[in-house]
Amino acid sequence: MHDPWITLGYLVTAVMFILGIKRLGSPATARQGNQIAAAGMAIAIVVTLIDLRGSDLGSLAALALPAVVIGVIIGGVGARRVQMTGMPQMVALFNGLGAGAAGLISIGDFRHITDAGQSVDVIDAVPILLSCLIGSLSFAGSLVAFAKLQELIPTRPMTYPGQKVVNGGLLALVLAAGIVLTATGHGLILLAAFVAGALLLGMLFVLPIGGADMPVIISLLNSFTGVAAAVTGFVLDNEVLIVSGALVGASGTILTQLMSRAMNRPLSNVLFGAFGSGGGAPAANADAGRQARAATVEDVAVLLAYARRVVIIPGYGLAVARGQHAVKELADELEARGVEVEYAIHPVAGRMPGHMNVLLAEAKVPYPQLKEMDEINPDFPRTDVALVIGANDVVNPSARSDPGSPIYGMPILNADQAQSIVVLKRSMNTGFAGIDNPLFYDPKTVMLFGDAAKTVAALSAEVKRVLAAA
Ligand code: TAP
Repeated sequence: MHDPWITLGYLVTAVMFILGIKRLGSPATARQGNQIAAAGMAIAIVVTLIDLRGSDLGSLAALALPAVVIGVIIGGVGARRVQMTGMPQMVALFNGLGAGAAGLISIGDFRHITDAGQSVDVIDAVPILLSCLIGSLSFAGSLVAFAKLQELIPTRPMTYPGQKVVNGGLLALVLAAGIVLTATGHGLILLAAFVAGALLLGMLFVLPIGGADMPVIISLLNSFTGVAAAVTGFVLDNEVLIVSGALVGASGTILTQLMSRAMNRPLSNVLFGAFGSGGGAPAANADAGRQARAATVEDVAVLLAYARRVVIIPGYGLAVARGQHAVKELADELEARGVEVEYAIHPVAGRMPGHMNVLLAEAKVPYPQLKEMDEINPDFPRTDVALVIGANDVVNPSARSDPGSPIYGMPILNADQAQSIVVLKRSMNTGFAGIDNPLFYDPKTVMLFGDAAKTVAALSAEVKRVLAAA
């Protein structure tokens, strides 16, 4: 049992974590939520150190402080330098390290008991082995996810015949080793094999999943890491680790479900479906007797300058082009002339949850102008121009009308219901789902080809010129 003051300290920390997560729910309060949670973590560290006052604090500090300093420098510099498009791999790396730490603590605990000549009893063995298993799996899986997103290894789904049988067989072997370890309570070599098997399983689990599905997998692995941390909390008898691990586990699971639902794909399809070409290639059935209409910057500038209401639909291509600041400038230009401008945000636009919100917030787009899909969809029929910038799948009407389409049933932004549609992208190539988009051939649609950032900047200048001449 802890001293009541220590328990109270942990309780305060847990409440701060919960408040922090609650505040992360809205971009308006997210920064504050982060600060509250970070302060909670600082309190947790101090309380833990106070709790250890009976032990040899000097040698603990000698070990822990250099690690903390190195970690703070690498984490701080990395977080400051990372590009918006590199955020998913950064999260994968952080997540993997957390999972690895949980696993290492449990391996250390097992060794500690067996080195003292004792056997690990069942009550201790179960959390220790669970933490080793889930922590190692999540560590290795997160590193593979990182390598895919960083394009250190091919991002396409890597599959081979009999893959599920191999994975199932390996899982059975790892579980059998776990049962033997629980029953005997010792055996460092078997523990090493158990951990190696779990690491291999983590790698094999993530390799067959396409690069663009990685955010869903990272979120799932994040929930695994939370569970590993919570179980490690039982190993260490540390309440705050149990609570924070459970919070991470639960929030990761909820986010995974939300993303799968927003793509209308069961999680099993994400995990085992090897879905998505990653885009970038022409669609198989493109140009089947249809012609897309190309427009010039001048045509589109006139359309925008004389519109009453424009809805901007950002997608992955805007993030790649880093065109968010140019978009804000164009919107400012239009608003100054009395055009109503709003942004339609699809829950899985881009490649990670909240991608578009963060991107536009970086360009200081006022938060009330960002409208979620359900809120803005009824307003498309009274929209003069839907300006689709680097988005593709999230405005594909096949999701509503073509039962044979792989994205059939995925909720989309109803851009096709606007009075006119302008699509900014570089070519007729597909998006992540690798399928053609009938919106591009709609008689109300014009295509403006080019890099999103450059095209939007040219549009801004042209709108200014058109309106000055008017
Ligand atoms: P996509 O459907 O991937 O389309 C992006 C488009 O941007 C491409 O068609 C590409 O066309 C264009 N593009 C690329 N670079 C560009 C540049 N520099 N300038 C202008 N255009 C550029 O993106 P989306 O509509 O945002 O949909 C997201 C997709 O990702 C969905 O299928 C979703 O299910 C999937 N996904 C999302 C998430 C999350 S959580 N966001 C997670 C997993 C999967 P060109 O090559 O012709 O330029």
